[in-house]
Amino acid sequence: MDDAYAIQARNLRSRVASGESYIGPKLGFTSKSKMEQMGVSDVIVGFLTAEMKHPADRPLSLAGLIHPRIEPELVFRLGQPVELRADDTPESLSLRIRESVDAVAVGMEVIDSRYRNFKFSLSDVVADNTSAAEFIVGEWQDFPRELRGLPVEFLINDEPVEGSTTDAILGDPFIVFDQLATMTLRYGFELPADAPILAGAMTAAHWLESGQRVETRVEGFPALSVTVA
Ligand code: OOG
Ligand code: MG
Repeated sequence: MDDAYAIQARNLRSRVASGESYIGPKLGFTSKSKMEQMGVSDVIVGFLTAEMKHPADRPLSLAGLIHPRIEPELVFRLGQPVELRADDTPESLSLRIRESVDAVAVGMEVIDSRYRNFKFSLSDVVADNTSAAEFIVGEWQDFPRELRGLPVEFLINDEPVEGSTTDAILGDPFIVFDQLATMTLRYGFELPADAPILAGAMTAAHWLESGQRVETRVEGFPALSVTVA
């Protein structure tokens, strides 16, 4: 796993060297539905670059993707940077991350994998930047706010294909801060101001196909939808 995160960091450095900019981390496998779909059982972290952010009002292009899937997420935003301190514990760091979050939104992540049919081990997928390809963020809402137990609907072409609640994320989306703190202490992810933090999919992912309209509804949030070119 250490090698896998070192490979991921090296791939980030080479993308930055070719002009992309790191903006924040993403978590994966924070829900049972994703763990079961992919046959793994541990939370993983990957990186997001500014170039991976896709505006919801533009059709998604499948060009350059291999065999993409899409999944519904929550996204937190850091209002201020979080710097690691020498005496940080997972508890102290988790608290500072949580206190630095100033907004939350519904999101969707487009995942894609260099491994055929997404068949990988946990270290394979970490080295492949946790299948991160693109992501979409809905309208930011004030944070803190209650995030437990909110119904979630994931629709393709206006048909509900998955249903869930926000508790799919680790039983309570706030536990994301604990997981991110633990992983940051271990692997040194950076947490700059305005960082989006993808909390992990709340349902299984679905294949993305041209012409689709994909929508995520989370109670209490504006719906988020995107079309596929
Ligand atoms: C890995 C990415 C997992 C999530 O939200 O659980 C992930 C994959 O499923 O290929 O992003
Ligand atoms: Mg995801």
